[in-house]
Amino acid sequence: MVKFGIEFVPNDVYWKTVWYAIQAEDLGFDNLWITDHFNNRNVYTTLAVTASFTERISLGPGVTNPYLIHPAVTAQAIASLSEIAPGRVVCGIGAGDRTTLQYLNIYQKEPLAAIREAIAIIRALTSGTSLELKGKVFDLSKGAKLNFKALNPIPIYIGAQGSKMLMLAGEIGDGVLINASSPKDVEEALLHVRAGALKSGRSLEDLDVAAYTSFSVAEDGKQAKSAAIPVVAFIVAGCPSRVLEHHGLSPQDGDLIRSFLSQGKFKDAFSRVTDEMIEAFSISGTPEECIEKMERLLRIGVTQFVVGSPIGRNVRRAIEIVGKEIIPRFKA
Ligand code: F42
Repeated sequence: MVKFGIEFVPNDVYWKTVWYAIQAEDLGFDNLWITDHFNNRNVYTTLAVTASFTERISLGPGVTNPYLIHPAVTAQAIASLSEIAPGRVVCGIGAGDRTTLQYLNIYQKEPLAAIREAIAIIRALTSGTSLELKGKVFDLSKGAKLNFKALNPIPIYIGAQGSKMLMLAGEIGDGVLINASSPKDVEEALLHVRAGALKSGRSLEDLDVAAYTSFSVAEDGKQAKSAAIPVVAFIVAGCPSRVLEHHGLSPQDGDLIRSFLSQGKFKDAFSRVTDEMIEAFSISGTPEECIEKMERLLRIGVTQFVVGSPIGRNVRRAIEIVGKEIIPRFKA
């Protein structure tokens, strides 16, 4: 049965995330993903406190990266978390957000090797095994291990966008977090995930395929769509021209929005976001409009919907709508 995840960006005091998480758990969400950026609240502090206030929901970083946090430390953190939330911990990992890492002058060297090696390290260390590794990015000496192990095996999801990273997710991930909201983009991404799965003698059905969407719901569809505008503006600004053209959008419009955002002219940038952009890069509208798009995603192989930022103008109300009006339609 399809799962429902929810993403929280810990950019506010911890208790707000906990408050939303408790509500999401009560309303039937299965997974909670906390984003990881150095300039927000710490992901593991947020996860630890959230874990101690919830009982059933699975939770983990969505996603951490091997450049900011050494994979041995990620292994240590998620194994520790498994003692607070046995059987509930998952781990999302990806190459990391280039824009944020650039502030720290962190260069994402060989991302494919970095993710492959990081996952080998995390899997070995969380299971209590030692690992000696002379990789392209990481170098672990004989005897590198934790003094404890995770209480349960921890599923690892790869957050991926590029074709090669999507293939790697298919090859070695327990799941993939596809940062896309439109059936067109997810369908294309799945071609690569499927090819990667075949490479390791598996099939797409062996993975939890999550559409990590930009989501906004409200009874008033117009209000829901307008709440999605800031998030969509940033997505459009970060999109390669190829992706904009793929959706029939003009790369020049993307350039303009990027230029306004980089000058801090947010009002100008947001005013250039069109309905077509909102349609291409988010699931937003009334509950029925959202359900229609989610049904299309389900048909092409998505097994987890991640309800991501902004969720809605009124987050509390939007979680309630998803829990009471959308989840039951898929879980019936
Ligand atoms: N990033 C964050 O920092 N924090 C988050 O909380 C977060 C959440 C998140 C959730 C879902 C999701 O899908 C992504 C998320 N991200 C988050 C973003 C993520 O970290 C990545 O920035 C995003 O997925 C884009 O990366 P990518 O998967 O497209 O991979 C990049 C590196 C890429 O360019 N990939 C290419 C590809 O085709 O996949 C391959 C690049 C390549 O081939 N590199 C060569 C190699 O060998 O690795 C050589 C490069 C060199 O070093 O010269």
